[in-house]
Amino acid sequence: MTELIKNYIGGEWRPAQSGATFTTINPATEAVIADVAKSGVEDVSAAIEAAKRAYPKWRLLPAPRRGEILYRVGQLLIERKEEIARLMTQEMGKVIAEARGDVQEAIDMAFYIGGEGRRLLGYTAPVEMPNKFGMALRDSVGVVALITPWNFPIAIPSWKSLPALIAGNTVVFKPASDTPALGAAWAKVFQDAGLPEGVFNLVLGPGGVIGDALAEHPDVRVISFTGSTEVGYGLYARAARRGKKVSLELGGKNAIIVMDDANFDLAVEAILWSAFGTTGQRCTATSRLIVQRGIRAKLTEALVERAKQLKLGDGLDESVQVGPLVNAKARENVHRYVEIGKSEGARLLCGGQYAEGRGFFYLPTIFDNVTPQMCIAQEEIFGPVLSIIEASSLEEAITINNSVAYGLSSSIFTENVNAAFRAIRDLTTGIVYINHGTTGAEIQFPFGGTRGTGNGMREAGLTALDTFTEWKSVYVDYSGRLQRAQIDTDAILSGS
Ligand code: UN1
Repeated sequence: MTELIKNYIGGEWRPAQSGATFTTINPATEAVIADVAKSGVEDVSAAIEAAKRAYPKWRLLPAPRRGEILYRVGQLLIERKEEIARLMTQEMGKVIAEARGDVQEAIDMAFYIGGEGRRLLGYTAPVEMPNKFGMALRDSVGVVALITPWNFPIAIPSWKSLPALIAGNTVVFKPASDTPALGAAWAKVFQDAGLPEGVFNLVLGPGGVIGDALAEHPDVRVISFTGSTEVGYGLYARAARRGKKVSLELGGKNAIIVMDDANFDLAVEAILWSAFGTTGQRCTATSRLIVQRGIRAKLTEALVERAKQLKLGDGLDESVQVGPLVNAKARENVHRYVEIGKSEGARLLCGGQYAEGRGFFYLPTIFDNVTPQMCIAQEEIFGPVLSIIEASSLEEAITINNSVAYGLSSSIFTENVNAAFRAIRDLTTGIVYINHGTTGAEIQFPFGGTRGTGNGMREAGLTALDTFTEWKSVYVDYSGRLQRAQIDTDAILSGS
């Protein structure tokens, strides 16, 4: 019998109340990793109840003390980095070096945001009356719900959980159905770091049922969601009816622009890494290459040659460069887009098919002769498919970059400082890279995008606190008399 991965509610590991289970499998071997609690609405309610009970005490624990627990989380992640990374490669397929990077991102977040325990800065400003003081403070909001994807199964939960906790909130966490074992490993770190019972709760199971229950429940004040646009917008609408704050991180259709004067070898390396790293399954992955006419043929040839040499396989093998797609459905979806690309008249240069053998592998795929309005140049594919689009000028390249429904990440390769600064000014994405691919954001800066990528919120950086706090403005009048703001100002001037 395989192990059962359970929910973590109120400091206890519990099966689903219904007793239902599902399985989590390794996408490289298709072997079952474990059985998992398949939760229902009643489990969600229990988790929210536990979080609600734990909130008053956690909220009043001085933030520097909360920060110390986050530092312990960081320390435990350092100790467990290899173990969690190996589990990650097995549960969702990314190659081991990238899995280590995923855990590292959470370590970085723990130490960065743990430090906020001694800041959480508000501000004071002068007030218009004598003997009166004003200040603005960040306050916690209560119970927050976090719904995360499988592609960064430790890093993204860290972007949400750690800022939520440092600010004094309690958490109900629902990880993706493809990565429940990692969700449990994440909860275990909090347990072992000594986080009080009920402050962090884990509910495993189907996204629709659990997500809807979280959006409907009156005791959940904030929902932070990363995933598909379709699900995100549905959740947003549902939560809006109850007046909840929602932070969304949705799709991307990111591009690298390569100008004729670019450092050629650097551009080749960066494109391969951003397009085919994580098997193209990053929100930040490069799926469009917008290349200036003069360098197009040479760059295309180099990319195709190199893409064909990429080593596919089980990511536990350190020499493997590209792992499988996360599941059978994801691979079917990628192939559907490849068929669409062919029918739209794009020219398939390499890949375009399943790799042989077990596991959900797909060959790194490059299309040429893609025009900006084709479906494969507009929609998020979330797989190892790169579309090459030609542009004649910087202006045209920027226009093509900006004319998609998403706005997460963009990049330009040029040695011309004027072109670089024009691009910084005119690229309308939330993240812009110069002479670097579209992936690899660091946690101390805001992460998120414009247009269909989100709803104006940002994760990471100090902006993460905006999702998980409310502002409280405080006025202290120590004059001992009624001083009417906006009205008694003349009296003050005349000294009466
Ligand atoms: C994602 O793909 O959802 O910037 C997150 C990056 C990583 C995070 C990606 N640090 O590529």
